[in-house]
Amino acid sequence: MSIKPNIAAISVNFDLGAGRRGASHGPKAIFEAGLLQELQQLADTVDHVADLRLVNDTATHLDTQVDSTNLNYFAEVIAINTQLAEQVSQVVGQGHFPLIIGGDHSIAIGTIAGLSAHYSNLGVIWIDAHSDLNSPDTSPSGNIHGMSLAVSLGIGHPLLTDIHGTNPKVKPENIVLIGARSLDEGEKKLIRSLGIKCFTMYDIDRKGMAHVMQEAIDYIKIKTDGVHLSYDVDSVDPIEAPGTGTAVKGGLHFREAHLAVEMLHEAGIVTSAEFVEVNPLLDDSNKTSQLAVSLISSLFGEQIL
Ligand code: Z70
Ligand code: MN
Ligand code: MN
Ligand code: MN
Repeated sequence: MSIKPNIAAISVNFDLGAGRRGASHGPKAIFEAGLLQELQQLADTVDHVADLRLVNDTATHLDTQVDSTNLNYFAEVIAINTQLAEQVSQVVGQGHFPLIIGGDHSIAIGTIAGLSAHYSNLGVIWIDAHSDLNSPDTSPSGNIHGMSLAVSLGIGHPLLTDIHGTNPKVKPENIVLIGARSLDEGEKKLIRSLGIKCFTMYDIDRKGMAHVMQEAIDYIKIKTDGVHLSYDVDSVDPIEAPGTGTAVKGGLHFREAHLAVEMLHEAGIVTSAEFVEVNPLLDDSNKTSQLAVSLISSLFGEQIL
């Protein structure tokens, strides 16, 4: 991002991939916290190109095709992600920088699907307290936001992995996880067996965030032709990001959270981004949506001095 991007913002008002409702109101809160005004100062152009939500009959229609699984709101997740993948792909084709505002993290399925056709080696930097690497077999909850990265790897129900073309959408060696501190047993096994690069909170404490981010950047930039940043705000400590569905203590500090995106801006490697899991219903102060605007601004080059 050494030249200023043409940002195409896509909001996704969807929360049925999560265990509790409210992340569907994330986009409205983040836009009301001044997202576009901030971006206008940082980008060449910024357009809010789509405001996606589930259309009632789409999911009902799909319901007849999906078998009974432990996948909560399966048809709805398929429907929204099919729409999103199409929109993301279109925007990339126009040469714009896709900025996706969620929504729960199940929307990464559609984002990454839409990106994947445009890259032969898409990198994914996944900043999250979780790894979202469950399959229907390992998921403790059935919530698809805990499975989205697995789906992008081609692991999961075919109706999810096949959204917007063939799978896998991303290779395990092109993924970096940052901020992990709540992993299910099946996820730990998968990370180890696939050799996925994972910087846990332990690594961040031990090495420092600057060191971890530099390692992550060096690791991913040599082998990828594009890098997607998938930023789940629950990576940030609940003190700074209380408005999220599954807050996990011991998270990134305000400064670490910002340093990550500041260093990504400096590195100039990020070609698309999404910010997810802001739930304004759990945050009367709007602290979390303000944090999201601040993180996004830093990603696009907002500096202190
Ligand atoms: C748990 C599950 C999850 C986000 C929670 C939680 C997954 N591993 N992901 N919040 N963003 O249910 O699979
Ligand atoms: Mn500003
Ligand atoms: Mn997540
Ligand atoms: Mn998470």
